[in-house]
Amino acid sequence: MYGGGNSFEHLDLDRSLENEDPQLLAEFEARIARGEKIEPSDWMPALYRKQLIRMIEQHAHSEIIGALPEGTWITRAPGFKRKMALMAKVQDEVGHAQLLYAAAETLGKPREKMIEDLINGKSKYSNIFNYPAYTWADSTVISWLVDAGAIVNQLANSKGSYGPYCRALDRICAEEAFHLKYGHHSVIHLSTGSAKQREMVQAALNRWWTPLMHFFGPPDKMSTHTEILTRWKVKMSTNDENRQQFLDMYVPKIWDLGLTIPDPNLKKNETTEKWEYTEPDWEEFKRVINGDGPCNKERLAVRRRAEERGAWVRKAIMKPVEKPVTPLA
Ligand code: FAQ
Repeated sequence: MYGGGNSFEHLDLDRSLENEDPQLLAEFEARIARGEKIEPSDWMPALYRKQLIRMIEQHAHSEIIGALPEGTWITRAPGFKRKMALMAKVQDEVGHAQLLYAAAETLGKPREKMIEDLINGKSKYSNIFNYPAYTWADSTVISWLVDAGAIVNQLANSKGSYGPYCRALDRICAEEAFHLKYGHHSVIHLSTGSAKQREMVQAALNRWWTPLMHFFGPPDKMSTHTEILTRWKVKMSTNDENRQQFLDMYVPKIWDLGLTIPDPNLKKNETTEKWEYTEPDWEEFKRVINGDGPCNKERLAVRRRAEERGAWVRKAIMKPVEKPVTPLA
């Protein structure tokens, strides 16, 4: 059972792999064990392809939807420098989606189909972008801590087995490192500012803490895909390992700023060296990732409108030239 409620499906690996040629499968797994990269034209089990498409596609969607909560703060960012920095960050996130859609396309799913599945609500994207950014402080907490969480996951996975995804992640991580610095700087500014600014940033942290704990995915014992994805080195660390690493790296930094974390049970167990925390509400997580979070409808409506508005551009670009223009003599 999942957090006292319904569970995610169990992936039956024996059944999923029963149609694969055992020799090809063994060779493929040996290559992965040797740390070789798998490239698009190489043989791969159907499940590897399917899992990669699912994960990279969800990641790409998360980047374009992820641009929305912060994007709404560009016009209201305090001061010209912050406006420029936030605008560059949001552009980067959209660029990450481009890289990731291109990586997923190498596995055979057309980009148009991926976008269609996103706007029809068939594909998932990160839980965290379905929450509202009410204040400027929300935007800074996203830039710092959501980017921090994303880096923990993506830096590990950039050492994974699928070449095009790893190369996209290398580039993405380099840019995310700037976002993290920008976000940290903005949060430092607020938390060392006036009483009102400290209050704002604390309130934002309180709002984002549960979604952040959810961000790394369900606990390992409940995860559907971790077993096969770690075996095939697509995921280089598990959901729980990433959550622990995030807590290790960022809880001390949050406390250093004089901010509190809205979990009275959060502490590091010195014997196990693991963080203990109140289990976040996993039923809320399930609702949010399945379309029933505070902003899911709004986020998808924005993407849908963007698709409709851009249709004429795509049509114009794709239209075959009827009569070639004669170059001037
Ligand atoms: N949100 O079996 P697992 C960013 C779903 S990028 C929504 O553990 P898996 C940059 C999962 O899909 C953020 N759904 O799944 C930025 C599965 O459902 P399915 C995105 C989630 O794949 C910053 C089910 O639960 N990063 O933030 C989530 O082994 C600031 C069972 O879960 C990536 O996508 C979730 N958080 O592990 C942009 C990184 N967690 O498909 C703008 C790549 C789980 O069976 C501003 N992805 N689910 O229907 C991954 O590393 C993995 O896919 C995980 C999930 C770790 C997200």
